[in-house]
Amino acid sequence: MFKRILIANRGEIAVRIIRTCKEMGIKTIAVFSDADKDSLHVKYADEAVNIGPALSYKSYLNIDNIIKAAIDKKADAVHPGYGFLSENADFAKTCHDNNINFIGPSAKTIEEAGNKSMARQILIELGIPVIPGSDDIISSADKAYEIAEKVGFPVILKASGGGGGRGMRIAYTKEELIEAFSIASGEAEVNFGNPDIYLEKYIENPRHIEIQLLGDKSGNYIHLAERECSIQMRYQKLIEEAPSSFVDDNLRETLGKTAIKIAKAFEYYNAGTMEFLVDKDKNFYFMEVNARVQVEHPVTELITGIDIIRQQILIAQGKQLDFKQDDFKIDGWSMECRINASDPEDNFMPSPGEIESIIFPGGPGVRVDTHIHDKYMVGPFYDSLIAKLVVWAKDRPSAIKRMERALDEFEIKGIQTTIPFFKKIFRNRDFQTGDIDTHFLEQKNLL
Ligand code: MV4
Repeated sequence: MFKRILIANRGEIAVRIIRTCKEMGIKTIAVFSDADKDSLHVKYADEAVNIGPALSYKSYLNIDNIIKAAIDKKADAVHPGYGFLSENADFAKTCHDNNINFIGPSAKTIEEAGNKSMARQILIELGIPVIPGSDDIISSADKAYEIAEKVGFPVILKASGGGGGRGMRIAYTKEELIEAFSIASGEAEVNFGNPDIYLEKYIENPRHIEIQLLGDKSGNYIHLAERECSIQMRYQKLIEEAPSSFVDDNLRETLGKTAIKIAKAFEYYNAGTMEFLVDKDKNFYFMEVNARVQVEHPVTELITGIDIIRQQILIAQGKQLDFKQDDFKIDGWSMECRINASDPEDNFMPSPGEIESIIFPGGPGVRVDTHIHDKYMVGPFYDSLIAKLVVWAKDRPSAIKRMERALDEFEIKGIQTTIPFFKKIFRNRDFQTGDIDTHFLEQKNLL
């Protein structure tokens, strides 16, 4: 059993991980950059090690410094959280080479699942639905048109070197495609130093729905249903909920079984997420594996009663899952708002500064995962996520009411936050009826 875990992260997720470690009787070692020496994760951990300057690549991305801290402090295991080194196969391997358990999947799984074109090939062979398209990079506009005819318009060109929505172009006709092809390859060369592009059928107004699963090192799997993550801006999720009002029992079972099939293909162990695009007719397509705990994991925790961080730790220790798919039941509804230090009145510009005062929401069914407090300095160095406001209620309408009540109670002075923006979204009729997709905010003029 692990006695000492080093948390290779900062902010709310470091605090979140420490909380579970404490409940499990595991000693915690925080790491921090010069910018975070007064941070809550440092205060809460049993011990803390400075791992370098504020710039991420000199501290939270500095494998050598983190491994050295883990060795010095005799950590049995490292929890990477999300972001930073959480899906870095080199880091996972370096941990193991130093006899430190990496709380995540194997380095081999991280590498294989992270390679999009290889993963696509493996999953096609298994009969997993992926978005129809070119299985390889396309060499000419003629070739692009040939494939577009096969999969049907509209189509989308994506830069191989892109990702996160960068370098994408949509075409509805042959003419648009010919033009888009030359623009896209030129842009890909300039922006990513790699002119390669591939083509997919463009799924119009899809939903982003993902399945949370757990897999142990003995090959047992269970899925914990879906999260609806369609409310996003610039490819960043803003609101997540579980379950999804769009997913019926049938689709849930199909997505769950598909997710487990994908996990098995990569010999995946740890908590993990399989992301899907789902169209209006409920056709679904695999997008990618998230080989880590995710920002939005609390909504699944609240409808299942399962502590996902605890499960990650137990799995890393080699323990088998102690529940079965048949035992699993969804209880109620949960929603999360990712509150950022950015100004919705000024194009969501980052709004660093000192928090003068803060009043947290509370009461029945309200959970706030955060590292901020009064007099906390929100710096310019890291992601602007400052708090996750998560609610649980018996059904979706009650969860919406509860979120609105909690947003009203939440008061942060000294910096601009996205709280007013969330209030606006929650007042929207279509949001309230669950009529949402990945283009919701721009299409409803909420930006
Ligand atoms: C798509 C798509 C529709 N059809 N691919 C955006 C980010 C990148 N990871 C993939 N993205 C998309 N790819 C096809 N063939 C629509 C999106 C998309 C999207 C996907 C997930 C979550 C939010 C999104 C917002 C806009 C577009």
